[in-house]
Amino acid sequence: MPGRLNLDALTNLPPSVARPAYDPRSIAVGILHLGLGAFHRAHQAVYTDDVLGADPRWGICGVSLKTPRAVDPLAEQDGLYTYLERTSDGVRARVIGALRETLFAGVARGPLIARFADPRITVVSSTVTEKGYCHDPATGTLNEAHPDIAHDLAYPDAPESAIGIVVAGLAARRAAAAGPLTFVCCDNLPHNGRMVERLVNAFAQRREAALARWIEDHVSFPSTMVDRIVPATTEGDIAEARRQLGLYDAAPVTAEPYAQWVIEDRFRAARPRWEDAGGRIVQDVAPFELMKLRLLNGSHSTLAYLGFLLGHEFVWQASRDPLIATLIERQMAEEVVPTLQRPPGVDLGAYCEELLARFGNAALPHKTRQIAMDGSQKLPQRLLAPVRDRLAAGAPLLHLPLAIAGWIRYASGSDEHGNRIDVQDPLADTFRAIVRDANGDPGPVADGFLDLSSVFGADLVAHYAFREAVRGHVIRLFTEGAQVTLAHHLGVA
Ligand code: CS2
Repeated sequence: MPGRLNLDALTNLPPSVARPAYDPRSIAVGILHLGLGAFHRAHQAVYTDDVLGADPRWGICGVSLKTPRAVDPLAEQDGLYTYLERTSDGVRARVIGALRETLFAGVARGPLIARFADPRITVVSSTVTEKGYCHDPATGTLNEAHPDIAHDLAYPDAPESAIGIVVAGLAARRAAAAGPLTFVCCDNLPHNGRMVERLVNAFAQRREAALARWIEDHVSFPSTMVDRIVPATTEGDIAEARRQLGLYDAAPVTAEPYAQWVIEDRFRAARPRWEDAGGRIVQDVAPFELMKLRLLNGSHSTLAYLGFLLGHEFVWQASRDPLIATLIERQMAEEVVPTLQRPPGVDLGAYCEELLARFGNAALPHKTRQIAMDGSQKLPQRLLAPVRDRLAAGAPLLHLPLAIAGWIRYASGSDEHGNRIDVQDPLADTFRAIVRDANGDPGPVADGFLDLSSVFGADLVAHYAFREAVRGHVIRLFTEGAQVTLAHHLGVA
């Protein structure tokens, strides 16, 4: 049995394994991060790790909101974990030391709220996934009917939702006169900073107008674009870390080498110089966000739903299927790029080409099912926003209706062989009810989904031509299957 990765083991790592350029014991905590998933640990924590050698103020206190699962193994490893970068040339291992403290909100609410009131913490960041903000996906406003929000509004001092926790924490910071801070949302949502600002404000208003005002005066919410493909950790990653380190690490993360982090220059207080690690601090992040959400994430979702239906378990397999490759290439070039404003310094054609290469990285075991989850929360910014822009410009819809139909076909809960799909989505019960009421008839299934205004918004629910386009594809997907539908659509039948 090999030893466990921890601070004492750091000095004995093999020379091939990169390690912190600083002594993790001498690092202060300056960042509070909500959502201790693999994405944070392979993205923001790596950028932060890169700058800690020059500035020891920015250790991270990482908080898991829903489960102790992410926290327990990391606590046993003094917050250390292996970051495995995978390409077809091999795997590079690096031990990350930025995570200096871990908390599970379920048992450590007091210490968590106290962290918000610590004046040395001037950055709070979040990766709680799209659904973690408890907003209405179509409008981006606080969903007060959400059980977690309803709970937190009733018991503001015992919050469970991310927004409830942030508002309780900021109330404690105000009471402690601990000064201003910056909240950096790192989830794949459009204008994510503005959105969280609105949600926090709406919740705080319900508590106390003076608190909402204090937050307005002391907290800024820059928008960000975050990018790195990070599949869920597997047993294979744990074995790889053990092979490379000669130690047991129960919580490695695995990712592609590519990363981007573009942050709006809107800080209220001290911050790490993430730009020294390749981050970009810009005046206007919107063109970057829209490019990434619509080209990367929009193609990802298209590929995940239709690829899954075609029988592909992994993204790299789906992306090498000629039908899928052609579809996403054309969707990007013909339909989505024309809705974008080119971000400064970016060649959109080259960006699309690079995406196809990134999706094709066979060293990353990224499951189509992982991307397929929570479609109701993802579709609006990924596929419906470009639909809206095209309709507003009087431009025709080309491929996006097929991608959206792919989601409906997937979310209907059974694959092309009649096997059950484990559809993970906050609206999964609603989907099941739609399918039950449709009684095996694809038209009513399509209609039931297209009536969901929390996904499609009142405008698209009422848009006849849009509905008809999606409905036609849904019926074909059910009756003829994904292979025939795609071939027919692309004119290669
Ligand atoms: C993916 C994203 O799971 C998903 O929905 O589209 O997690 C994607 O891998 C990242 O946004 C890449 O930056």
